[in-house]
Amino acid sequence: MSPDPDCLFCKIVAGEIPTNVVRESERTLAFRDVSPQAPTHVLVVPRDHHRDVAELAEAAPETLAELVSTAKAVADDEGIEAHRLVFNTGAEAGQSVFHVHGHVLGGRRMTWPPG
Ligand code: IU
Repeated sequence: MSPDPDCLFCKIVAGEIPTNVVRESERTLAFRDVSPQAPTHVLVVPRDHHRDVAELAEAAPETLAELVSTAKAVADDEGIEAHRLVFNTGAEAGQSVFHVHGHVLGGRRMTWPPG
């Protein structure tokens, strides 16, 4: 899918906005969240633009699999065996950037249920 000129994460993937990249794979990019909610808070995104995880699963399941593998690799790099991988889907669920991203959160005890 071609980049969306109005999408922040497409601009990050294109290198147009500087960011703190921690890992890259053929189809994904992982970078630190600007507003970390845990000692480790990394976002993992596909290079291609997809609105949310459901759309990605439908359009490119192999990229979703690579996204999950990259998230695991980030957790390993950070030394956090226990971590949370979150895909907010839809504004009501807290999604504010409509280019699918997995939040890799860890380094502190997580609570349940989430807010
Ligand atoms: P959300 O699930 O769509 O709400 O997550 C978007 C995340 O993108 C959120 O945690 C922001 O802090 C983060 N973010 C960022 O890392 N860099 C930015 O320039 C902007 C948002 I805007």
